[in-house]
Amino acid sequence: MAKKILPVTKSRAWMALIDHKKSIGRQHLRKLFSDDPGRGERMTAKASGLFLDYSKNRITGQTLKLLIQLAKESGLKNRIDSMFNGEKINVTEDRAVLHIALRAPRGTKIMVDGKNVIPQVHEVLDRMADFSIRVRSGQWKGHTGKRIRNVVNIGIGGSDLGPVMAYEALRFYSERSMTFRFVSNIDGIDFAEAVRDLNPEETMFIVSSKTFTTMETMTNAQTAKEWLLNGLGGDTRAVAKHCVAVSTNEQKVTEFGIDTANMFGFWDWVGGRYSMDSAIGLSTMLAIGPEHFHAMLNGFHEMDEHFRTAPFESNLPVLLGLLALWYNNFFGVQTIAVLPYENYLKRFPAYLQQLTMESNGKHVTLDGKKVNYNTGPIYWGEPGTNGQHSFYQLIHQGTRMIPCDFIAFVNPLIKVGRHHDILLSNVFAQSEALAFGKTPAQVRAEGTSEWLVPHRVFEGNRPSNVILADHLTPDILGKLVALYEHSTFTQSVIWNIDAFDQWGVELGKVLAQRIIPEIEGKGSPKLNHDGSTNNLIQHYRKNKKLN
Ligand code: G6Q
Repeated sequence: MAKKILPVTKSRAWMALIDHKKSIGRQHLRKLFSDDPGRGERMTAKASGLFLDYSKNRITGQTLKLLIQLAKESGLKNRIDSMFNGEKINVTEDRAVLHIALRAPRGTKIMVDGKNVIPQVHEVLDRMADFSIRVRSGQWKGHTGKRIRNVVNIGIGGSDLGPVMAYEALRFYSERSMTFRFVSNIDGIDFAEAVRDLNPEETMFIVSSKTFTTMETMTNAQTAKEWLLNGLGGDTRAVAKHCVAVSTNEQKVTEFGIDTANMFGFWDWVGGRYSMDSAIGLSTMLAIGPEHFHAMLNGFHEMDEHFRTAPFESNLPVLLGLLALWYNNFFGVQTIAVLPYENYLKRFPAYLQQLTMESNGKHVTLDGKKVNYNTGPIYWGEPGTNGQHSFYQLIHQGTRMIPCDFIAFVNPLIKVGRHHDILLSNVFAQSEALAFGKTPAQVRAEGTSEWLVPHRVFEGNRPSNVILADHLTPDILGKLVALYEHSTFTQSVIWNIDAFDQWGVELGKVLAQRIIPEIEGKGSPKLNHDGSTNNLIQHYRKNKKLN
């Protein structure tokens, strides 16, 4: 049972923040900057290669002091220690939460149920490395003796979003003679399009599923097996050369027909959305090689250590988490945009959506009480500058406040003419325009007709963070992901919710199961849903073509 604690809204810091918001809430960033020009340099923090400028937030030194006080009163330090010590902080599933162990160096000791988990982590990493080297070098041969050139990861949710995001993010470092694809959706189109130009003789499937029971993944895996057997003459021995599994469920892997020699394991203390640096990252390692994969793990670890040890005042994940919470709970903000100005990070917002929204989309506290405050905000985003030509309009001139995280790199991985300077100019210009806007006087001074002035005014006072790093490396990617993981955890601690369960996702996994036989069954099955669902099922049955 979770320990009972006072509702956060009754804490001294929370109440002080409500008062404080009344005094600072209306102050414009223009004034905050003109009163204190030094904040642009002062309200920044650096940690292991990441530079955070949070000066364009609607805060003062006092806001920060109170937010940090709130973190302290919420017991954040103890909760961080509990996580790092392997305590079962995922209370509803009675599990430890140890993604940090996946990137802890050899020789570290982290105990779960009396057992040090680090040796098994490194044993799996070593097997992954050995396997990756054999596949990448062509030493591993397919059933007909050809080398593997195509790798298809089959998985969904946490067993997909991390691998896709990391592959896209680190494509620059990937083995270009190989093709990587990702199949997640139960929609057969996903599979069909992924394999349409692939030769089964040169194709390997990684079936990634923690439970090895997820309907989408198991259906896609079965289809993959059939596709392979069709293409390879029907010899079932081909499966061993073309299918490997990543799972915690040895029994189900064996039942599916994959030899456990070709299985890479992980553990129940790794949540799906926190698993990209476990064996779920096998496709990443195949793409970028073990050395780069280890560099990514080191990046994660460095950010873990920063989170664990740095004072809250200069702790990047804590600051980011507190700022998100400030808007979420004291300004009624509903969404936060994450806007990477780096095309390789195009799947980063989608990845963060799962990380943040599955973790903090909760309505009860650890001890089961309904919360009377908002928990996880909606995270969304697109890479810049594309977003500027669509939804930024609403961020600049709409009626809602949408705090933005801009992520950018000082140096490009590939220098193409002047592109990078122009790209970065856009980052700085956007965050400047959001904060300072354009006053009616400025619009008039441009010679604008009076009736048009209101349309061309930008109120400004719209907050943003800018996160900069030198250039996108595996190490920096690890740091960025860990930054958001720990920022998400920071928020969950203050809201006193379980960031590591996902009962809503579990519900989705069983709901469709009931309808499948009603859709596929012969005759006219008796339907016991509501009127609308019954009607939709009937409509589908009546109109679907038999073949
Ligand atoms: C992640 C969630 C969920 C999960 C998928 C796939 O935290 O639990 O997104 O990753 O449902 O589950 P399996 O890996 O078990 O197939």
